[in-house]
Amino acid sequence: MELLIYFNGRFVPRHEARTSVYDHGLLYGDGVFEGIRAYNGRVFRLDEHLERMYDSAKAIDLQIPLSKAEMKKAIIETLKKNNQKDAYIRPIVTRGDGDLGLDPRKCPRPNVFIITQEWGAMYGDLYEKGLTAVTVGIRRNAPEALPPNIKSLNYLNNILAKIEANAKGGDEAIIFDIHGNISEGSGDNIFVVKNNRIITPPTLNNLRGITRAAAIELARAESIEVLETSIGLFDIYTADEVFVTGTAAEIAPITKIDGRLIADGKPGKITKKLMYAFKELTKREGTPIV
Ligand code: PXG
Repeated sequence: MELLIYFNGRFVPRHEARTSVYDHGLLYGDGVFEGIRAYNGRVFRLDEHLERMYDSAKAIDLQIPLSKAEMKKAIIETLKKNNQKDAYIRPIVTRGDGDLGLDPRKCPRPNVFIITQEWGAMYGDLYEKGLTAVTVGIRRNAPEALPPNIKSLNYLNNILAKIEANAKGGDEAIIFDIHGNISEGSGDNIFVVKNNRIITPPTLNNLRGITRAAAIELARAESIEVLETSIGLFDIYTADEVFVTGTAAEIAPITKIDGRLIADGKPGKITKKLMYAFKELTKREGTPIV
C-alpha cells in the first residue's frame, strides 16, 4: 500500500501529495517543521516537539490552523493509517499559497502536511566506529539575522555546511557562529567531554535540541556534571570525547575532527554510557500510537 500523507486534513497517497508552486514554503522557505521519532509504537517527546514547532511558528508570526491537541491527533492518526510503529515524523506548516510577492499577507491559509516514514539508524556502523567531522567555513546564521532556535523551512545555512562537509569527506559538519564559538552540526547539537565533565554550547547560537535536553538529563541522572558554556576549536580538538545529538542522529560519537583523532580515536566511555541510556529511554517513554 502506498504511503499516506496528511495533507490539510485529508490523507492522500504520497504521489498525490503535491503543493502549489505558489506555496511560500517553496518560494521563500517561509514555514516551520519538526523532526520527530517513534520507537516501538511510542512517539518520543511529542509534546516537546510540538511546543518547539508552535514557538517557531510564533516567532515567524505564523498562525498554525490546528491547536496543539489537534496536531498531536493528526500525527498519531497518520502513523496509524500507515501502520507504523518505528518512524520518522515530519510535520510541516508553510505560510500557504500566495503569489510571487514575499508579503505573507498574500497567503490566506497555511498549509499543513505530515509525512511519516520508516526509519532505521541514520549512521549505521558509525555508532560503533565513530563519525568523522570537519569544521566548515560557513558560519551559523547569526541570531540577529535568523535565530537558530526557529526551526524554519529555510535550511540553506545548514545545507551549505553539509555541502562543505561532503566536499571535505566528513560525515558531519561542525559549524562556528560569527564570533568563532562552536554552534552545532548541520542537523545535531554538539557536546565535548573533558575530565569527566560534559560541556555543550548554550542555545543562543544553535537549535534547542530535544535530544540535547534528553542527553543532559541522562548525564545528570548518572551524576555526570554538565556545563553549558561557549567552546572553541581548541576545546573540540583536545576533548576526551565528542558526540552529537539529534532526532535523526540520536547520540553519535565523533572520533575524528579535521584529521585529528579525538583521544584514542574510539567512542568514549561517557558517550557510550549515554548512547545506551538514550536507547533505554526511547524504549520506556513516549506517547502511545493508539
Ligand atoms: N540542530 C539542528 C540545526 C537541527 O536541525 C538538531 C540540532 C537536533 O535537534 P533535535 O530536537 O532533533 O534533537 C537538529 C535536528 C537530519 C535532520 O537529516 C535533522 C533535523 C532536521 C532535519 C533533518 O539530520 N533537525
